[in-house]
Amino acid sequence: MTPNTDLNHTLFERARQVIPGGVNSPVRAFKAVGGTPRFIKRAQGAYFWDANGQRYIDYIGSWGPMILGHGHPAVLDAVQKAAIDGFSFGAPTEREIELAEEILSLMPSMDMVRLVSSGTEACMSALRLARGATGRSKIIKFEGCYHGHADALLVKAGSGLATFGHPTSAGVPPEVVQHTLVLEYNNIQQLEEAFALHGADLACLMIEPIAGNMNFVRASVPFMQRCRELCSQYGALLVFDEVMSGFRVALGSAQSLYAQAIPGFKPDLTVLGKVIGGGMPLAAFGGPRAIMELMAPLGPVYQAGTLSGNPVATACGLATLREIRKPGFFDALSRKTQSLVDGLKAAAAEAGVPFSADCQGGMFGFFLMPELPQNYATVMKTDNARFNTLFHGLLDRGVYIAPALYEAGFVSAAHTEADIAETVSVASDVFKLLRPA
Ligand code: KE4
Repeated sequence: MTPNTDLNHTLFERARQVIPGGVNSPVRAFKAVGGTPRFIKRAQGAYFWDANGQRYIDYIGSWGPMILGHGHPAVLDAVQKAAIDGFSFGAPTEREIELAEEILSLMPSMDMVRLVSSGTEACMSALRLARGATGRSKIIKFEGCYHGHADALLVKAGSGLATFGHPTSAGVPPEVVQHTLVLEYNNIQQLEEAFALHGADLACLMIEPIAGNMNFVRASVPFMQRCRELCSQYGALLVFDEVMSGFRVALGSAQSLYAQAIPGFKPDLTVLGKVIGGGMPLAAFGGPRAIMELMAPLGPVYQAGTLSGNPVATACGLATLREIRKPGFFDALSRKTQSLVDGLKAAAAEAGVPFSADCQGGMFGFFLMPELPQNYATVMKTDNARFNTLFHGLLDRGVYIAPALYEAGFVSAAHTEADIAETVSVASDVFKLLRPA
């Protein structure tokens, strides 16, 4: 196929004339991996097809939402019925209550929840709520964790210990990020020193409990226990950003896993997205009644949205949650994901390629290094060229993984054991291209 017969190339050239970078979200442009993004025409089950009609086994799942696979009949039916009744009213609906009740029935740390339209909006609102609830301005986040593109969260680590962050984006004034402290993930010593220095001024600590924006890095149980203890000791809120891990790694999300390891563990606020929208624009944040009732119109913390709790999006999300809570759903999904990870490890070992991988529920990650990294700096030691060889080797053979080495992968209920076996077989061929020089 040549550029002028490759319809993805033709579409990309056309897109770049009218949309910055030809995409509406930067990671889709393949800048990190090179090559031409695939323009997807349609999707079904575990697959999607590009502009040339090439089929791919989809391990992106829209970056997490498509846990059932594409076009699940119960979800399609719910969305079609909702659309016929009306797209948007700007007034409350019963289905928003049903979705809120469904979410709260699965999240014992939450008494109340507010629905919004994106993970960015939910993280931004949770941050404002934490500041409103504590009357404090300073926050802690961790290098390698992504919480959407609100100004205060587009921050990279300051120089040296416990110094405040610098913007990672043009257009973010330094004074906006002067309250944001960026620490190293899984670094207990840094955490304790930061609280000792700033604890009385901290509104919250925001964390991805399983960091899918570093591909797949777990917060260690001792580290998470110290986050909880120090937040409680100093009166800061522990905010779990479960936009990616929520209802993806377990029915009770990542917080249910930490509650198994740490008796009585609960975050103070939780941010959700992706799966709860089932592929439609929907996210949420929630927590204890005493904190959530600070939100307008009851309390002084303002937040609003024209399409918040959108009738079609809530139908999609509700149908999705009702499917994933069916008995055995997560057992089956976890087995498939584990089978994929085990197969990839065996194929890499066979080819003599340094490789490590981890998974939880329907989420997985892997690294072209022998040990699982524990923080962002280690993840970024990955040889980019080798990852790009792996990425394009898989893509050219019909397996679509995230186009960036710091992004997680996702298995859906629609992936079959045959899809997993095909993926491992393809990877086995591609690993041979990576054989140590
Ligand atoms: P959105 O605003 O993209 O809906 O959510 C922001 C967000 C917040 N928190 C976490 C843990 C997230 O992973 C995200 C968004 N994730 C990225 C993928 N790493 C979305 C893909 C993209 O940016 O195009």
